[in-house]
Amino acid sequence: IFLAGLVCFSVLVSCSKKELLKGDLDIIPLPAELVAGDGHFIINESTTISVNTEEEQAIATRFFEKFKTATGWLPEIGINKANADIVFSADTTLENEAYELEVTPKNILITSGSGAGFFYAMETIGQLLPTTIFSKKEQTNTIWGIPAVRIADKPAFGWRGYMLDVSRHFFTKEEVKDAIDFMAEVKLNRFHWHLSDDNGWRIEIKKYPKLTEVGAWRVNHNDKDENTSNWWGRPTQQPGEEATYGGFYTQEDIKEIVAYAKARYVEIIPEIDMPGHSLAAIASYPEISCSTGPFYVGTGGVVRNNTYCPGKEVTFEFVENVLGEVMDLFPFDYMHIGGDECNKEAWEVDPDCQLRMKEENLADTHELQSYFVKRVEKIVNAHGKNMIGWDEILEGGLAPNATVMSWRGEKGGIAAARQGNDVIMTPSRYCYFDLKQGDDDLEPNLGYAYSFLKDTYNYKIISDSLTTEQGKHVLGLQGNLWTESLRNWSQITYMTFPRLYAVAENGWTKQNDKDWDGFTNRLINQFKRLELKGERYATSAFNARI
Ligand code: TNX
Repeated sequence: IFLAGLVCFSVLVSCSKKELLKGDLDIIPLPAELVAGDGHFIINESTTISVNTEEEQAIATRFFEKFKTATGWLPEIGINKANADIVFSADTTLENEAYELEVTPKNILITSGSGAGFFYAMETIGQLLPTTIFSKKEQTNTIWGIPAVRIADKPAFGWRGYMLDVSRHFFTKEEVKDAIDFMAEVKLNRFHWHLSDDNGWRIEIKKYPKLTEVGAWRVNHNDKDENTSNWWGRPTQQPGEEATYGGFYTQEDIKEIVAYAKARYVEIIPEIDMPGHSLAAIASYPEISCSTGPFYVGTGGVVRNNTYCPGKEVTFEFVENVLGEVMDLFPFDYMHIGGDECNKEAWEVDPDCQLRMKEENLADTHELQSYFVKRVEKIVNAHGKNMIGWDEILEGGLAPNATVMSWRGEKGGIAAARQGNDVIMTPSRYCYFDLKQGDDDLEPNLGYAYSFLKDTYNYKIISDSLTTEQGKHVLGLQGNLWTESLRNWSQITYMTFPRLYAVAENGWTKQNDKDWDGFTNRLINQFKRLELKGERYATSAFNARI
């Protein structure tokens, strides 16, 4: 009995004994400077935090609220709190987004000159903590240790983006917020929201209600498409989908998401794709097309007559009104107008287009597209915004102030930078998350070509062929996820991870400090966090033989 009692007692003691768990220095993206110290700082419910402003208070509060499920507590956070353990200190000499972090066994000092910098310092702390801080269950037995370290950090590029196509498949408000969260955790700061395409219009426009009454819904009878599958041979409407498929965001939803992103230092760039990729728009308002229709919201990918008509004034009136509402909803300085893959067959025969070309002295339909894009740029600039377009907007003459997103390789970006225009690099071979990341036998049947993690990681954002001056026009890079064959969120995260981490480190870390082996080691903790969060990811990325 005595022995049994002893066993029971020791079991009880070991059960109630809290275990010290210490995180490590495996941070993604790799900080600019990092020096390890001795010991660790323990964070618990009696830790106190001093901030300078309400903005910083919101950053700290949100950080601890996120981890409350695992910790079970919230610390005390106050403005100018005396004798605090964690102190936010303002230093306006630091660049935007830069921060310094000093962790000792006694306290933590965070220095920055910007909200983004303080936010990123906290995200770094999130990765210095034991990964179980991301657990969805309370970790009552854990003592949370943060390793002592000195970090001085700032990004290499100002534009570190992720694009999500919500037209080919619709993703809910909560899913979009999840994307903003996983971006912010690795210091990505630009969310490019592809809100319209042939297969669905996804944003409420008050002046044109049919865009969402008609354009947000597709009916699955493939016979209505000129061609039922896209160029890599798959329909967008996936087997087993609802006969009528779709969805859209109200303007209230958009405002909510913009505010959510702002609090995480993510700016949103809306894209309304035009003049091509516009079947959903012209199915709603055929008068802006070159024929009378009827058009149907696409269930496939390639439809030849899917364009706005640049010969008609009503088209420009529509563009001005629609973009006006869109730009009023999104506070960031940029509006993306697409401009990619515009099929010009209808323009070749349309009398209004022919007349326009004659009047404007345009040699061919490439110049007509350029005419269209330049007029749209004036509308965008008049609203005080910069216009972005895919690299096709170079054809027929680039609009004077346009920023070019280079996707068909690097050529378009290089040409635009040489002309003195800003560019964002998203070459498909390195930056397209809808491509497969591993060998066929390791992949679910989702992607079509290949874009391997190592290539994404090693991709050189500023081409050697640019001079230093020209290179300054390269604002950064972006990972793009097109969703023709992705219909649920676990497929989205599978295609996104781990390549998102390669984009994040490529955009943040100085190019000479990038280190593939170090990166793959640091990924192990990221995978643990994803597992704890319940987000699916691809391990095939590591096994690529091709
Ligand atoms: C080309 S990238 C497109 C998209 C497709 C993608 C598929 C670009 C500007 N246009 O419409 O979804 O290929 O990878």
